[in-house]
Amino acid sequence: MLKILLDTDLGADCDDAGALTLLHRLADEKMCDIAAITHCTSEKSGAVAVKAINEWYNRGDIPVGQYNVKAFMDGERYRRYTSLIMDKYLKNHSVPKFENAVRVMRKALASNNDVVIVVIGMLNNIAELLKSGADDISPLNGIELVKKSVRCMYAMGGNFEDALYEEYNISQDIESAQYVSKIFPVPIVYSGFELGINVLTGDNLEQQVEENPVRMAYSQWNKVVCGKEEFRRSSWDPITVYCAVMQDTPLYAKSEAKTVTFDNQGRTLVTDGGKDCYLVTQKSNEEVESVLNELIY
Ligand SMILES: [Ca+2]
Repeated sequence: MLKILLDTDLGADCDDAGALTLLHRLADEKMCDIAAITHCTSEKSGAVAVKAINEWYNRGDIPVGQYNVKAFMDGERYRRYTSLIMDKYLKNHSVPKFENAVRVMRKALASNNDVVIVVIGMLNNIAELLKSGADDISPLNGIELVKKSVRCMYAMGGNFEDALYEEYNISQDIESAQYVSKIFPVPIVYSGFELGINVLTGDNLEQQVEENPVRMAYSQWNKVVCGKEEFRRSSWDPITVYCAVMQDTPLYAKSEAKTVTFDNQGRTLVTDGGKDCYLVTQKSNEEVESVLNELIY
């Protein structure tokens, strides 16, 4: 079965929580196994919230990794709902200890083949993975390990309709995005900003019990950011996870072969030919919403 290694910046926006739910639901349907989940900011509530969500969906044994470099995107705006989920979780659990994200990724790759990596945050963890050397986990360095074990990577990042747009996941860490886009040794499928902005999902969470951490994520995010009692949000990350697990879906097509990188402002640069591609919408927003909403609960 397809093995998914997911890397997320859960905390700033709630669609990461929707993407996690969707991944668990697809795993329930035996569409994939979840090899590991890593968190990519210095905000410590992030990995705890990932663990809480995994336990909620009965997969508390999934290895979870934490970014262990300080002061990379931490603070209030990177824990808009994860601190709430963490506080609730710690009422019944001791404080979990997490291994460094790169170690968790290396272990997942050393012990699995044909892995699909899915990145729904910045590319800092993937850059660190590629720079990693041989260690007690594997005699292979990061690039060799990716070549051995990874089929492809799906990355939410960039904009393939507006060449002037500085997309968030890229512009928060341009150096890592440039490095990964140039060095990553297997194909990257990009899921651009334009795909998710007008696809609004999460409505079915409203009917879930209030303790559901993903319901908490959508409710709290909308309260804090929009001042609204609502469970709806753009779907950049759920779309990316959905396409990565399905590989081929009538909802999205893959572009011709491209080479993708980013300029020093974080704008997307695309040229013809190469090992990468980007996703192109094939259906209406409403059709995509109904497919995704069935998996976000
Ligand atoms: Ca994200």
